[in-house]
Amino acid sequence: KATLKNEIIKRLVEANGEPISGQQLADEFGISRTAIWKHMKQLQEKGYAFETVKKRGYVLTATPDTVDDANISMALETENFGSRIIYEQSMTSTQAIAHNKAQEGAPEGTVIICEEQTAGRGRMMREWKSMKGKGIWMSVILRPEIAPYEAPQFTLVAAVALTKAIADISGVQPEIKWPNDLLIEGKKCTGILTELQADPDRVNAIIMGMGINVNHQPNDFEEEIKDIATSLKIASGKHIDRATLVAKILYYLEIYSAQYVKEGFEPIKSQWESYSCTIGNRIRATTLQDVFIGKAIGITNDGVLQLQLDDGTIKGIYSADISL
Ligand code: BT5
Repeated sequence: KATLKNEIIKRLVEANGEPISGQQLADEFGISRTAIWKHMKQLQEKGYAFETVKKRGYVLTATPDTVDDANISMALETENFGSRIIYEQSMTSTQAIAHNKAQEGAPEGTVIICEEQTAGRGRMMREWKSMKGKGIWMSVILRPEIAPYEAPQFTLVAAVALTKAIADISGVQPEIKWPNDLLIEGKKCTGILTELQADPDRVNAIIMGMGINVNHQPNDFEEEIKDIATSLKIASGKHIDRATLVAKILYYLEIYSAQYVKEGFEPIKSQWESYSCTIGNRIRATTLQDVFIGKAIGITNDGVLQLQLDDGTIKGIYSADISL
C-alpha cells in the first residue's frame, strides 16, 4: 500500500511538471481510476499538493516537510539501501525498533526513521534529544560479513558518509570528533551510535543509529544542550530538506560500507583523517576506567585512537569521551 503511493509520487516527480492523467496512472499501476483518486486524496492529507491541469491530469507542486518513506524514496539514488523504510511520526527510539526488526530478519539497508523520538539514546544510555520535525532520527540495519572486532570501524565509516552527505546538501563541512560526533564550529550537530547483534565470531547485524540536528533554531534546543549543540540550519543559514539529506546519507553509506567490506578500512581511513579535528591535538580521553591526557597522533587501521602520553608511550584508545 505504502509502496504504491511512493510509486505514484515517484512517477509524478519523474514527469517533471508534465501532467499525468488519472486514467494513465490507473493503467500503469493496474488499478481503477477511483483507487488512484483515493490515493491522491490520502497523499494530499499527508501534505503533498497537486495542481490538476484541466483534462490532462496531475502535476506535483509540493511535498511535505517530513521524512516519510515516499519523500525519501523519490530522492533515493541507491542500489539497495532504503528500499525498505519503516516510518512513524513518533517512536521511542529508532534504535530499539531496528534491533527488533533485525532480529526478525530485516534485510541490509532497512531504514527505521521518525519525526520524533520519546526515548532517543546516546552511548551508555545517555539521553539523545530528538525534537519533533527538526532533525533526522534514524537507524539503518547493516549486514556486513565482518568479525565483531571490526564493527567499531563502522562508526568511522558512517562518520565519513555523514560528513560528505551533509557537505553536499547544506554546503557546510562538519569535522569529525573521534569516535562518534560531527561538529560544526566546535558544536555537535550529529551523533552516531553503532550497536551489534553478533555471535562470538560473526556479526549478524550492525544497527547504525544517526541523530542529526537539521532545522533547529537556537531557541529550539533544550536547556541541557543549548550550549553544546548546533544545527545545519544555524550553520548554513538555510532550511534543509531532510528527506533529500537522508537519501544522500544512504547513498554514501551504501558506497562506503561496500568499499569497507571489499577493500578494508584503509581507503576510508584517509578520508576520515582529512575531516578529523581530533588528530594532532592535545586531548583528554575519558574511558570507563581511566582518564588519559596526551596528543592524538592518529588512528590505526583498526580505527583505534593512538594517544601519545607525556612520558612518550603510545596508548591505544578503543572507546572514550574526548575533550580538549
Ligand atoms: C551519541 O551519543 O552522540 C549518539 C547519538 C545517537 C542518536 C541516534 S538518533 C537515532 C538513533 N536512535 C536512538 O535512540 N539513538 C540513535 P553520545 O556520544 O553518548 O552523546 C550523548 C550526549 O550528547 C548527551 O549526553 C548530550 O550531552 C548530548 N546530546 C543529546 N542530545 C543532543 C542533540 N540533539 N544534539 C547535540 N548533542 C546532544
